[in-house]
Amino acid sequence: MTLPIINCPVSAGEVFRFIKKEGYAIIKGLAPSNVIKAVAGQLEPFFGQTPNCEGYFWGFKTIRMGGIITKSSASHELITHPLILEIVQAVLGPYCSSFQLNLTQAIRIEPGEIKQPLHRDQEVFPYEHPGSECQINVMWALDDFTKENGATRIIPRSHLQKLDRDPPEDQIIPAEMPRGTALIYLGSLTHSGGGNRTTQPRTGLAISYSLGWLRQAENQFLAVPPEIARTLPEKLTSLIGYRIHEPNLGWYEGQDPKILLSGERPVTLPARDYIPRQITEKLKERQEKLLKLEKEAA
Ligand SMILES: O=C(O)CCC(=O)C(=O)O
Ligand SMILES: [Fe+2]
Repeated sequence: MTLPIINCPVSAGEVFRFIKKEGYAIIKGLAPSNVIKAVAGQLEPFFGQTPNCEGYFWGFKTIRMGGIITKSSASHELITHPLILEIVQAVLGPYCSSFQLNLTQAIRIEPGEIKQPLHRDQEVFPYEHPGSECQINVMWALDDFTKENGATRIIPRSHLQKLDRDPPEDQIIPAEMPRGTALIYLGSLTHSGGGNRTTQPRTGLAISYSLGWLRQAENQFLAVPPEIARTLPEKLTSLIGYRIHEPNLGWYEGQDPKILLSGERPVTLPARDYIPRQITEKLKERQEKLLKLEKEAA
């Protein structure tokens, strides 16, 4: 069986409806081929220098590299792709005041690598399943993905089922897709990297997004410290986490951390509330009442 591929143009709403039902969507034609080529070209020298992974989950004949924002300027266009962000907002928006970048990871499955164990990406969070979605991933194919070279294997609709790490083989479908295509899948979808039985590597770029109040898998502030973030557009820096998440999460000295991108590092600042307006109004009313009572009692 092969999975259906959605062609552009397509609306975020259509993709969202498909993802809700199936747990994934494959979209072709989202990124211009020169962008994909530029990303692959910028990452190549790093692949040449990065040793293989060392782990039964991450593999032994696989190379993974993080910090993609600093390694590839061309990747910024993929990370902040408007249609992708609209889809992410539809999935995660109802559960957070803003979503964030969870990780950036280039994954090269080399010849001879075996299938990765089946998993859900959001297993890293001690979360009840089924629960609200907390993560959504995009795998950008930087090579053609085929069954033979290690295309990501997914179990359609498994986001609605109990996790089964040894399901019948016929339930697991390789997401075969041409270079430049994006496989989008929920953090609750059971999947894994495939084995590579060819003589050529399979390279993909995984970009994932999560609820703005969760810990990020890749420590974004170490991957992109303020002195680098300062040079990047706000659309990207707020995804990285240089933004407050209401109410009062992720602050620096009680302020929106984006102040660190101004070039200075102030250390004496007034702490401010970052809470939704309706709550501010309620708190104000309550505190004013209290103040009045205290004055009357004095
Ligand atoms: O490389 C792939 O196709 C998927 C990898 C994956 O699912 C993971 O590392 O979590
Ligand atoms: Fe995964």
